[in-house]
Amino acid sequence: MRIITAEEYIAEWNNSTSAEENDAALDDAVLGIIRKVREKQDKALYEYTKQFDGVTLDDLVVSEKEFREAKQFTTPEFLTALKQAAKNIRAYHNEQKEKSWLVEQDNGIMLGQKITPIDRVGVYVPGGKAGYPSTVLMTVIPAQLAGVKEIVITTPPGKDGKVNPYVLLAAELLGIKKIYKIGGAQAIAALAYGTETVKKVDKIVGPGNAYVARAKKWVYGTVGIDMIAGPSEICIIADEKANPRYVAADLLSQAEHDESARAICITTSEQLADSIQEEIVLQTSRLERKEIIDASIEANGRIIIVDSLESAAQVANIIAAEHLELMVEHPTELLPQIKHAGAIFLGSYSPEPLGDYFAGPNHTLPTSGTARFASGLGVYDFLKKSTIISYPRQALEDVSDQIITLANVEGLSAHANAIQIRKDDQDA
Ligand code: HSO
Ligand code: ZN
Repeated sequence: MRIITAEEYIAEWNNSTSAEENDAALDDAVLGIIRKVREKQDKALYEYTKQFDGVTLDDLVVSEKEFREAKQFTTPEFLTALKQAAKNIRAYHNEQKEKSWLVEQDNGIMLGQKITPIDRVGVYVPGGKAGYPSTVLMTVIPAQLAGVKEIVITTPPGKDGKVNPYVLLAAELLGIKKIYKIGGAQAIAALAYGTETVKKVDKIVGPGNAYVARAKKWVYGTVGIDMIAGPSEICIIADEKANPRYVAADLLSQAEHDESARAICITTSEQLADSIQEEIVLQTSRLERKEIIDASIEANGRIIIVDSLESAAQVANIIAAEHLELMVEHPTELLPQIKHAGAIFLGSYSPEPLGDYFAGPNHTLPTSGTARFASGLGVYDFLKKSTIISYPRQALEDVSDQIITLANVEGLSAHANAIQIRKDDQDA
């Protein structure tokens, strides 16, 4: 893991335009898939599943039998942990609920906001090794708390035509019955436009690979999306008191997600930097996903040396990481200086996997610096607001002239007329 200065890192950061951002080949492929799904519907879905997932399916929907078969993978430990995680996630997200409101003024004017859940939501759950039951909990629970009535999941099948049994178990725990065996851009197109089998949804959420992310970008506008997820990231601010074994372990926990994951430590201590470097090598050698970790650490792993915690916070704000750990002696004192991060973890005993699985906050978080303007998935992503306006006759009369003035300035005489016609009635 390379040790560099803040200046070097910022220069590197400024030069790094995302390759995917300008990937015309990816766009062509994704747009081609979307077009074909719109034209040939289910037929296209079967064809793409054969081409990309290597399996010929009889049905695009997970059957009752498959739900039953998934049960053989249950252990009491898994079920207990899954239920407790679900409970914590529900309790946390319950605090995010928003209320409708209506305020009445003395003159009888009423203004308000009515909150309504989205009708239909489609959740994309990645497949294969990245088929995580935790992602089912993190996406479905906030949607349910928002009051979404119809939630469906789509996830790619394996070569045996089956989907990840743990994903099924998590879905079943939450009462989700409709699971499509469709992955990639074709799944996103099907959810956005509908096919014979797939009923179209209003919003698509959930993580996915580059094809899924790009397809979500293209269908945005036809449907809502949560965010465009990039590779996972962790940034750790560590002072000289931090435990290098913990820092290294947490960096690696995120590096194992993906070859293009980004694991960065910002520290005030050169000595700690050296120890972290040693620990990274030592711990990686014992980990199962060693190859992925080596690739991601080589490409994007950095230890940045800074002269103060204040500078550390500044660099962290530029990175605006998906996850930020403050492994410093007084994390709550540093917290006010942090402006941009998807999730913030305080102290040595709040490691990122605690948040990934269990504590309660969401693990679907803004990546690639988008924490500058975006937040993690929450109940609010499944709610929309209708504004409410109610004026009694006299209240409108009192402000008629002002509205007419504004309408005339815009040259919109029909607007002015809608006010004037009422005013005339009043004057008569
Ligand atoms: N850290 C991932 C979420 C996850 N981790 C799921 C384990 N399972 C989000 O960046
Ligand atoms: Zn993770």
